[in-house]
Amino acid sequence: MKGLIYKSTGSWYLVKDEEGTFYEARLKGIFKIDGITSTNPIAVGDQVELEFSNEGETMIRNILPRHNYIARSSPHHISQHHIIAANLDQAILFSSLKNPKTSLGFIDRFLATAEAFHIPAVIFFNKSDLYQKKEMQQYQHIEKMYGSLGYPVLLMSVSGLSGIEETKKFFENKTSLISGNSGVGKSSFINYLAPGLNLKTLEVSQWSGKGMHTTTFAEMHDIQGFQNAKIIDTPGLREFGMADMDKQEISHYFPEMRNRLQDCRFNNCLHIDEPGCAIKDAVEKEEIYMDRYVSYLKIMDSINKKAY
Ligand SMILES: Nc1nc2c(ncn2[C@@H]2O[C@H](COP(=O)(O)OP(=O)(O)OP(=O)(O)O)[C@@H](O)[C@H]2O)c(=O)[nH]1
Ligand SMILES: [Mg+2]
Ligand SMILES: [Zn+2]
Repeated sequence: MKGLIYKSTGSWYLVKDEEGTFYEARLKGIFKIDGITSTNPIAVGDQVELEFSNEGETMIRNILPRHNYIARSSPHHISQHHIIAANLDQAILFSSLKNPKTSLGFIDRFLATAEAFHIPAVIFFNKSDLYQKKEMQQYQHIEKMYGSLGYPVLLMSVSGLSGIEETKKFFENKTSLISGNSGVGKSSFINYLAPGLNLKTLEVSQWSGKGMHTTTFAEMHDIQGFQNAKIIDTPGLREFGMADMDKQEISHYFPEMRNRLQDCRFNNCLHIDEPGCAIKDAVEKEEIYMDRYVSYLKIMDSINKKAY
């Protein structure tokens, strides 16, 4: 019988079979799908084959081919990657400009990763009720910047009940990953869309300025009231480490660089200090945002460090 992984704790998995029944299942024996590079062989969103033992246990005996997946570097083993989720239609980056502030570096590493895995990305900015003039100006800049690159950007306040209606059109007939820093309101947002779920969120009085990592495991939820909408809530991240990537490939994951690469003098240009670089040229002419170029350089620098 086939099943779909709704939750993975590392030791057991919540799986839904084709009839809609949920099981707690374990892996049968040891199996690895991509050698030793992944810290988790099976992730939320994976389709698997189930087997029922005589003792009444549910076992996962095989994983079916993935349409896609998205991974980041494992915080514990820098050379390994951690699969966040599989078989996605889109990745939603939940962010905020206050309590906590999501950095542009975080956003750009997330977006580049989504590009690398060919998963469409959307950016939601939450907690607009807390934004003052300064944050609103930042938001205008950010919206224009990412909008010009083709990423939808939305502003909302889950607790202030504003801007949320506009998000609803993103979810119909899709499996959506929601990722972002801890404390930006991911679980609060999903609770708003599907109040029956009652996901754990942080008490407002407990806010310490730092994310508290209230959600501890990625979990997929069927969102009632929508046509076939699945949303994956994930634990908040402090950093978004990019899965092992080559220096040469990073510029391909920046759409505004990707379409200029053929104009660089050298075809192995890394766009750092080479002469005749079309990317640096475009930054100087303000055709590429400086903020994005800075993120690019930081990613390149982090790859340097990994090599030594
Ligand atoms: N001011 C304000 N607070 C919000 C808003 N949305 C959520 N919060 C609060 O932010 C805090 C964190 O919300 P959570 O939903 O637990 O955040 P999360 O992103 O799921 O966090 P992790 O599970 O740790 O990754 C809670 O106290 C929420 O009540 C908002 O729009 N405005
Ligand atoms: Mg949460
Ligand atoms: Zn170049």
